[in-house]
Amino acid sequence: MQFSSFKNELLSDFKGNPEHFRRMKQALQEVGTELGQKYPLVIGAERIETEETFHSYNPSEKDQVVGTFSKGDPGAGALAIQKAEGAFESWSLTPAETRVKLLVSTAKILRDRKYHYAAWMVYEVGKSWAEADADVAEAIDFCEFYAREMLRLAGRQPITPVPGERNRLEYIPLGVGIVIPPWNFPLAILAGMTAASIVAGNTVVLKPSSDSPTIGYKFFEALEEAGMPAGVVNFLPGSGSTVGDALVAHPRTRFIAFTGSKEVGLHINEVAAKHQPGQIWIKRVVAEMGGKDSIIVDSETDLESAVDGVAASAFGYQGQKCSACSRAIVVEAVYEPFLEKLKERVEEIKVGDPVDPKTYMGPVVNSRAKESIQEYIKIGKQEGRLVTGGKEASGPGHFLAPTVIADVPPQARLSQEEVFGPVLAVLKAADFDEALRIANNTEYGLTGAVYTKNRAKIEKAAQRFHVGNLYFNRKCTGAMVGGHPFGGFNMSGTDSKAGGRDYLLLLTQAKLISEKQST
Ligand code: TAP
Repeated sequence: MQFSSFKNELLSDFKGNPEHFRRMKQALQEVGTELGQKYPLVIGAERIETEETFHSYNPSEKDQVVGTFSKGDPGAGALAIQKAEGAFESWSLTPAETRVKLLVSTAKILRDRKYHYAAWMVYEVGKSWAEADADVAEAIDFCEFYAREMLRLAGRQPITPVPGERNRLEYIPLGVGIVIPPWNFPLAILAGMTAASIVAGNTVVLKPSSDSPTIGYKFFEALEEAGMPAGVVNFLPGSGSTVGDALVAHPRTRFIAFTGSKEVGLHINEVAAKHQPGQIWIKRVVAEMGGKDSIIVDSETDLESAVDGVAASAFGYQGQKCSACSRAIVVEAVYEPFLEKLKERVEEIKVGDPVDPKTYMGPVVNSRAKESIQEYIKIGKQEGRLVTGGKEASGPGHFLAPTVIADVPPQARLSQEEVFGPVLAVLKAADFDEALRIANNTEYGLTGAVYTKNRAKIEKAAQRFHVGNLYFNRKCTGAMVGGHPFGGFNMSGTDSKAGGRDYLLLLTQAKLISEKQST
């Protein structure tokens, strides 16, 4: 099987290409007529409707139901694991080429209907057109990238020849995995963790986030349409703390691929570590968690581009990215001019319903998130000086104005805790060295960026700024599959670089097969 080398999916150009604009507008209209439908659990070949259901809502129109979902419980979880185990028997022995074809066909389905998937994200999680389009592109990239990676792993592996023996090393799947994604990249991360698991020969139970189950279901349908056998992925929405916990604890669960908050990630790690009666392996946990990401702005830099990079990283998708800049650490010599330009730039941001193509910032995901962010704004106002924002924005959804709080001390709560919303803390550093020390002073280590023209400072930061994804003279969000393998250090997770060449190794185990040659 031969493939062209991997290339990232091109992003749409809604401003410059009228056809892209027209197709997105039409998709929004069409998807708008499909809101409020009912969705079942899918366990093995069966679609199951439960008595108990829950709704997913449009955060821009908080009473509008996007989808009504059957609700998985621990019993359904056990059945899903049993079906996944059944499917593993044949799927694990299916040639890698067949599994690879499934991903490539799924990528084609996503590509052909990219505006529809994007439109679902506008309605279900409040992404702007550009953010939703990028999310679909990343999902396509994950399918295409992991497909090629699996071919590489399925090929001959380099081992040292031993005289008199015929030896080979094979990467075989682990077993049944539990895939637990967040809502903030509801297609890309869900698709990435699922696609990587199954292309490696595993079968999974997919528990989507309760805030974005519709997009999860749409991806599941794409896999089915691409020819996935029943039971390879089992779709099981439900509450994380009940069904999620039961799935993680189950003795037949072999691995967990999780992306979400530090609190839930640590909890999953703990539950997974506990040996259950009948369990014959140590569960593997791949966990990508939160961040408190900083951008350092040095005195020797172009302030305009630093302001643009900080604003885009802090307020793109309402700051609800694990990679979002939540601290700008600015060297004293340029602190005031930076703040002045930043204030001007942030006050130009348009907040509203992202169905409108002019909207840059949509709503935050739900009322709980909004309250928690507002609480942090209150804390921030006590810890620092409000520069702009700090209030709700008008509309029928969970809208907040982009907020900048300056003069925040390095150990303040707003400097240390993940807010996960459109709130940026600005910290003053005496010089570049102090800025670097502050940048490393949290428990996280996900992304970071530095704006400087000084080569020696670039080299110093490259060595000392301890994050999984470090960028110079550009924003700290927007990692590209293949080009920027993504994952963080410390409390940001297990540094399992998604979209990188090591990722499938986390979902496989290596088997050495040695045969003595007859003389
Ligand atoms: P969480 O609240 O942690 O939820 C993530 C997932 O875990 C959801 O599907 C959730 O289900 C499930 N869950 C909750 N409790 C569980 C339990 N006890 N057992 C098993 N599963 C459980 O995070 P979120 O709000 O969706 O996402 C935001 C967080 O994700 C932020 O901290 C962000 O930094 C992080 N994130 C990290 C990355 C990377 S790559 N490091 C990327 C994106 C996001 P329910 O929805 O049903 O509660």
